[in-house]
Amino acid sequence: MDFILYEADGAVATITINRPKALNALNSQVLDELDQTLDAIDLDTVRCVILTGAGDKSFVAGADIGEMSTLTKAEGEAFGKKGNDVFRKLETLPIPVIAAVNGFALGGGCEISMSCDIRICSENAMFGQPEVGLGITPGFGGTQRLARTVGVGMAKQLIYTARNIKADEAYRIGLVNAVYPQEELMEQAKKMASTIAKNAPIAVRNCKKAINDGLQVDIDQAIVIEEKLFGDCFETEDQKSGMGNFLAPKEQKVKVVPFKNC
Ligand code: DAK
Repeated sequence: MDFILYEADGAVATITINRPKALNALNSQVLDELDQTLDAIDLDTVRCVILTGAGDKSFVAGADIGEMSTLTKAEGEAFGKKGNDVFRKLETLPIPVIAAVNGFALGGGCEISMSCDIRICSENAMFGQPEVGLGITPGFGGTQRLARTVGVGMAKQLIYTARNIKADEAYRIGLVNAVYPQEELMEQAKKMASTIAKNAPIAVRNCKKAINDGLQVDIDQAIVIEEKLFGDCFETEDQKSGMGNFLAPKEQKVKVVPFKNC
């Protein structure tokens, strides 16, 4: 692959969008390679993914403006669909994805970070949806996911004004969960990913599905989704070893339960 680096270290995998000369902007090839990378993740061993950008300046500076500038209406729609399909694949990946935002996250960059479960960023990170200044609307889910993440009023303000915000403001409005010095970002992302990966994998997957699916329906249906996914955890080895360890005599308890799945 030319533009995606993939590294699996035990249960934690890191995907790096690697097109630093264009500040990791998303062209069709990057989107295709990302799509293939997501398909190839070994979900039997990997329990958490980190998504980041190459270099120390940019996470993703948006969709590739050069490529988009000459698109016809039909091609623009096809490009939007390609991006949306990949972003949705990321969002619905059965395991959690942490966006480690290491610089610019503009347009499609902000949008791809919002397709991840959790966002943390470096102090030099900058977020924004500058599309209306380019004569387009956010096209990779920005109008939908930003409103769901930071609330309707703040999302409308950011999208209508096309104003970029720095890391501290992104933290204040709840767009990111934490801000770290650049040199600590990946270490902190890996620490969080390892903590997630140590927990019961079926339960973690079911939590992701319950939260994501539950947010799309009314509360009565959402509770039913939760009940089903809660029930699914029973009779699994994870549930037996997790509860077994809690109930075991003190001298037999282990600090970290070696969860195995199934
Ligand atoms: N696309 C292509 N190239 C980009 C790029 C981008 N988004 N962002 C940066 N680059 C390239 C620059 O052209 C430059 O290339 P060379 O000239 O060196 O060849 C190189 O990266 C370094 O950039 P700068 O020289 O500009 O670096 P600076 O530090 O001066 O400025 C910047 C950094 C991030 C502030 C600036 O590059 C910038 O404003 N970039 C554009 C940011 C932006 O507006 N992003 C949003 C793009 S719109 C849709 C689906 C999706 C979308 C829309 C529709 N449909 C449904 C069809 C998504 C839209 C977007 O994401």
